[in-house]
Amino acid sequence: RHEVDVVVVGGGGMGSAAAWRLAGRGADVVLLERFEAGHVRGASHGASRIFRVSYIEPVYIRLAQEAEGLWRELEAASGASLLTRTGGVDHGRTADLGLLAEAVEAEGAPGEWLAPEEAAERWPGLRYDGRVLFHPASGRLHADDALSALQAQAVRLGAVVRHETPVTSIVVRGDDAVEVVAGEDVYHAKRVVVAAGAWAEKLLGGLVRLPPLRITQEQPAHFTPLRDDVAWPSFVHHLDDESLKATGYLSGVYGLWTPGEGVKAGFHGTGPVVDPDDRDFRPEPAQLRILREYARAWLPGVDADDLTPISCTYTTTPTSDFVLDRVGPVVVAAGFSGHGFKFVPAVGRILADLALTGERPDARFALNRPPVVD
Ligand code: PYC
Repeated sequence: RHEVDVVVVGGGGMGSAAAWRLAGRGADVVLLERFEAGHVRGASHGASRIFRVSYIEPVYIRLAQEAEGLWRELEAASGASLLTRTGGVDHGRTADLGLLAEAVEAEGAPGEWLAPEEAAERWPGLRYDGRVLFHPASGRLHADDALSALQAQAVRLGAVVRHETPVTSIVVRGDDAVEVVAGEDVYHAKRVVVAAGAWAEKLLGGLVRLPPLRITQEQPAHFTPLRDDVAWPSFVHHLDDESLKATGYLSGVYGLWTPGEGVKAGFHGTGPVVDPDDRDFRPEPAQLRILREYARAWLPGVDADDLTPISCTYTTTPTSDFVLDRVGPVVVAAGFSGHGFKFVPAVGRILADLALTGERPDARFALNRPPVVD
């Protein structure tokens, strides 16, 4: 029998950030992760994620701005370099670009319009067929190192982190009482924060009413760059092809260069639906062929035939909005819809608020989400 203030279930980015913020606020925290440290079965592994504030919805722009400050705080505390500014571009023939430019400007993070020739001169690895919106604050996050830093800092502040500890059940005993069962161990806590990624429905299904969560196996790839002396921005290519528009937030292709790994590029949220406990981790040949064709057409700076596939999961809500809410002692973090990692430390702050004070974030993240008007 263990008595703690908060049990966090899930040691990916969101759960680890929650443990960090909770421990920093004096809570007695245990983080339980079902797999080993450094595993690749979820959505927080690998060396690279895009950091960007380029969103149309103000709530996400503000969350990214908060996250940037918290990433720097984590870097200062841990000594690790986690967020590298590379600059980022949004390009493509779509009305979204104008909306993006207006939205980021309104939030005090204006982008800069570049002509396609100017962009090609700065970043010759990409091809552009229209004007380009450049954001200097965008960059690359090191996901693996971020996870290590979050967990190490949580431990430094008093949290206990246990890997290879699958949670088998969560039993609500009252508004301030919950039992979390992990094998022989039963944790008695005031709150449980469940940040279980693709396993959210399996763990929370009987406790809260989640929106439908679509779990897909995504398959970006690392392409070998042709030259190692050119700059690469992180990029989002908004494709006008309706069939490629998976969600409203990021439709098309994204990518970034990671030293030592290559140029990552992938379609957003187009992979096959999978059971996270029964995945083959193998890319679908048809999708891989389309990605190679994309690289041949739009990434002149890579060898389109020299690629290493990557496998990860998305857990996507019908609107691509996150679920960040609390029901009794159960704090829910779910449905990051393939665009969550940049926000990790800010989500950790929201989860700590929900657990410790009950303060709710924007209504957009509510379990029973009211209609949202932007
Ligand atoms: O949100 O920038 C993003 C992103 C890139 C790949 C998947 N999501």
